[in-house]
Parts: sequence; structure tokens; C-alpha cells
Amino acid sequence: MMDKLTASVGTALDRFIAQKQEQFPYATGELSQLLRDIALASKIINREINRAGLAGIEGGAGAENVQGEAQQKLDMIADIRFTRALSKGGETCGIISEEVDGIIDTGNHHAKYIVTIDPLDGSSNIDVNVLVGTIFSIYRRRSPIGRPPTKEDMLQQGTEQVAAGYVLYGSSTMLVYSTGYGVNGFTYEPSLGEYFLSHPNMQCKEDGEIYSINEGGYNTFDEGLKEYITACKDREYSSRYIGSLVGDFHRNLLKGGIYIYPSTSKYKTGKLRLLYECNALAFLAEQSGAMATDGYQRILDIKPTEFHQRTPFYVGSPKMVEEAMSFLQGKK
Ligand code: AHM
Ligand code: MG
Repeated sequence: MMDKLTASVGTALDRFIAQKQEQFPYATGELSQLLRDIALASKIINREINRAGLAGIEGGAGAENVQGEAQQKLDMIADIRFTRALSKGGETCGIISEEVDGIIDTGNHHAKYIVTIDPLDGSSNIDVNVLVGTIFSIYRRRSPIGRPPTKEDMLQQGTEQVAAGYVLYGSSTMLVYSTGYGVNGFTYEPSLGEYFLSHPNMQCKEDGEIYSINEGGYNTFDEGLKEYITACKDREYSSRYIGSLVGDFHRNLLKGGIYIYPSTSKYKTGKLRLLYECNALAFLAEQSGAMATDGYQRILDIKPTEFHQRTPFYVGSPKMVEEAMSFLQGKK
């Protein structure tokens, strides 16, 4: 496919985006600009995260987000930075953010695109200096150009994504994204202030030996899932759980494995959000040969009804996801 043909390691992100645009003669450059806006905002967040302890901006801000979870200061900073970058960039007409209840109207009513975003996922990990991430999806608006974004623009099925990605603020910072022609990963070089292609055409292994799940909820898991976990233990698979979705997903993408956030007694429909966590990662998963379901159906086929709706999430190497689903559904 297009992305796979020209990608060469070391290419700067800006150049890579420009090359991709040239391969599509009718492309207007708006999506390219939007991706650049996200990359720029991520660089600013990266700077804030790296100096979080020093700047005394670590820790809770004393407020709660729309889902009643303690908001970290950096959550809010990330939300503001991304909203500002997307608004000023001019290509996005509406945003759904984890940190905000309703639609964020950027005022760019002539813009074509919608963005759903978790500006800082895994933010409870900041206090303990563990990696965090940003997750985003991009859709084309459904409503006519020139008007404010609508609910229908925002509640699109995952199959409608035109691009999706994440930024991993880890031991190095990476931007991983797809426009539907494979998945490419870029590593940030802070002294140059630029992302460079380091992981072209990322492919998830068909099978793996790592399972990632918060086993604290084990007693409330469905019986079938308990049996799957037991099967993983019987085979002495490795258990790895960072508690930062982007990090757990990224590791499994590189090494093979499965990540599960199931239905528990605390989170009956799972904890993760369809619009700005699961759909983006499901898109990347499928683009890399991995699989993403809610245990019963494909994540990308779920028709969203609410902005902040949650779903159980089974994602990773296809053989592992299929087996976990068989156990869950009592077929094994
Ligand atoms: P957040 O968006 O409020 O940060 O929550 C999402 C995070 C994921 O990154 C992670 O996989 C999960 O919550 C961990 O939850 P738990 O502590 O219940 O295992
Ligand atoms: Mg979050």
C-alpha cells in the first residue's frame, strides 16, 4: 500500500506526511495539516510531562472530570493544549475529549474534520513517573460545511475513521498513527524537536505469550474469562500490566500479546471509552494485523450512542483474542 512503499527509516514526520499527500493527487492537505497540529501539541505536552515534577505541577487538581474521576493538572493542560492546537489549526470543526462533557465547537465551521481524543490517558501514572499517552481518532464530518458540529458528526462508528493514532510519552516519546494504509511509528528527537520514522509498517504478531489485564478484578470476571486467564498461567505466559493503555497496547503491538479490560463488578460495561480510547486502538490494531473486540463483536462495528460510552476491550494478537473470546463465550 502507499504508506508501505516509500517509508524509509529516519524520514522526518513532516516530510513523511508531505510524501503521503503527494501520493494522493486529490488530497487538499487538510488532513496533513491536522496531523501536524496533533504532532505539535504532543511536543508541548511532552515538554510539560518531562518537567512535571520540577515545575510542581504534578498531582491532583482537586477537580473531577465528567466521569467523576480525579483530574490531574496535566490532564487539563493536555486538554487545553490539544483543543487550542486543533482550534487554531483550523481543520477541525468539533472535538470530543475525555475531559469535557459535550461537543467542543472549535468555531471552524468550514472545517471538514472531527477529532475524538483522550489528551492524557493513564494520567494516574504521572505521580509515579510511569508512561502516559494521548489517543486520537479523526473522522470526516457528516453535517453540511458551514454549520456547527452535530451529535451525529461525533457518534460515528469506528469503521468511519480516516486516521487514528497515539502518542506514547515513555522512555522515549513516540507518535504512532495510521491513515488506513498500515501503521507507522515515529520517535521524537527532543534536541531537534522533530519526530523521525523509526518503526515503518508495524505488524502485530499473529500469536503471543503476554497477557495484560488488571487481575485485581479476577473474582468478578465472567467464568469463561477466568478460564482463559488460567490457561495463560498453565502455559506460563508472561503477565504485564502497566495500567497505561497506550503502553500496554504498544508493547503488545511490538512483541505480540493480548490486552483485556473486561466487564467487572466495578465497571459493568468495562472501563475504557469507545470514542477516544478503543476505536483508535482498534483501527491501529486492524491496520497492523491485530484484532480488537468487546469479547463478542468487532469494536469498529459498534454504533455509538453516547460520547463517553464504555466498552469491554479485548485487543492484540489475533490468535490470542480469538481464543479469549472462545473461552468467554463458553465455546472452549
Ligand atoms: P484514564 O483515561 O482515566 O487514564 O483511564 C484509562 C486507563 C488506561 O490507560 C488503563 O489501561 C486503565 O485505565 C487502567 O485501569 P485500572 O487501574 O482499573 O486497571
Ligand atoms: Mg485520561
